[in-house]
Amino acid sequence: MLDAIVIHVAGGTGGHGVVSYRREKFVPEGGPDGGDGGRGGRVFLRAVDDVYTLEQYRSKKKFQAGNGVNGGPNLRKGANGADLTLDVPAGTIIHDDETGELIADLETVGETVLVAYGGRGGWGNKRFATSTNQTPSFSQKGHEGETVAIRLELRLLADVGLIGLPNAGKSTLLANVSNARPKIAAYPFTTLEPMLGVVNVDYDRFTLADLPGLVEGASEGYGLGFEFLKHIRRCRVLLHVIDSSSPDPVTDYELIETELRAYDAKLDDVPRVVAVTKADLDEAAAEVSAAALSAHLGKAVRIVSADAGEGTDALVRELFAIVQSERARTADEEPEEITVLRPEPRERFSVRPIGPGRFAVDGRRVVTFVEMMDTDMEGSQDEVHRRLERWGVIRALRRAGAVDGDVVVFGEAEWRLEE
Ligand SMILES: Nc1nc2c(ncn2[C@@H]2O[C@H](COP(=O)(O)OP(=O)(O)OP(=O)(O)O)[C@@H](O)[C@H]2O)c(=O)[nH]1
Ligand SMILES: [Mg+2]
Repeated sequence: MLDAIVIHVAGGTGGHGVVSYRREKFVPEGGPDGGDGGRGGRVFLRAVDDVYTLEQYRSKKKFQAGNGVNGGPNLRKGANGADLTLDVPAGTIIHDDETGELIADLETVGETVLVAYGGRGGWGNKRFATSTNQTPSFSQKGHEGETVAIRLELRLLADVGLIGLPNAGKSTLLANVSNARPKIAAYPFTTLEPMLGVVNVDYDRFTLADLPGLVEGASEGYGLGFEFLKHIRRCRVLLHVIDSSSPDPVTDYELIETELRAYDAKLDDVPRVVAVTKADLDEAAAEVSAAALSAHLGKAVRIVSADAGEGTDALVRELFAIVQSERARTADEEPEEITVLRPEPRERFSVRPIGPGRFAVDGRRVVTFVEMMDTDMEGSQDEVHRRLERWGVIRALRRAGAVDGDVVVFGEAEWRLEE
């Protein structure tokens, strides 16, 4: 039921820029007209409502967007690579698997997040033309797209979620009203993982999720509950189950509600149904419990016995009525279409010594630029030098102690510092 999967996504590689010269009749030496390569495609994740599990990512785990097309003569720009959009169920949480950083929490259908950038397209030689070098004979290679390992984690989505203290009788209730067969036992913490059941009502149905019991401090990580609190946020309605044989049902109730509020104040807005159960043990005691709670809450509290199947039909009908009105309400809400873009990668760079006569430069823009330069092409070294000078990289290298002849590493590329 709980789902977590790591997949690898990669943006497409950028297309190469090309070297080309204008050919016109009677003009022997035309100017440069090599076009730029197209950008590599990007990878997006989108929340949809017709996929319920991460099953499709169990077999296939690597995804790459389309590559950019190379530029052409006559300043023709290569087409950008095709973007790739992967569908995930609403309720999917996405983390960077390496850093653990939260990338997005796709709660609403339509929400889309960019998870991997495509590589930049290389520049054609036309871009490098200047007054002093009017016919540059070099161009840039396309850059590789970003590769990211992301962890997808799915929150359970249910119409109704069962909440309550351990041993309150939640699983027994689930077993009585749904097709699910949860483990039931006379001790706390029997339920270790959420379990989903389907409840039939006439010709309709709704889902009921059994969740591990909550204890005091659950919102801070005590007991089993914390990991599962996030699932509670995905339920339309909450059924708060209270053991009628408890000496103080009002305190039991408040303990759970306090934890929920501490975890997420928005949970207060989720409709609740309150039921005292195990009424078969002592009917009079159950009446007293329900009356105390009812007075405390200012609303009706149901009395049921999951074991005897008493009061459960009426409870199921009440739940279903609320589920239906919640479904109608959320269907009316405009489907939100939010694109959460990841922050643009850093533009700054830094320089560090990595050994005798060796330095490394970090910083995406600078590193990418140098990596993309095809150093075999005539004049491209000068261009790298010119740009590094302009961006202040050479000054930073010298300040860090680099001297002529030292090797400078830019990602995959090596370059020699020379006057
Ligand atoms: N007599 C009686 N006993 C019940 C009833 N409901 C549950 N119980 C008993 O209460 C104990 C706990 O029931 P569970 O359904 O496992 O409780 P739970 O809330 O799921 O507990 P955790 O999973 O540990 O949080 C078991 O021994 C059940 O048989 C009921 O309606 N009547
Ligand atoms: Mg249980």
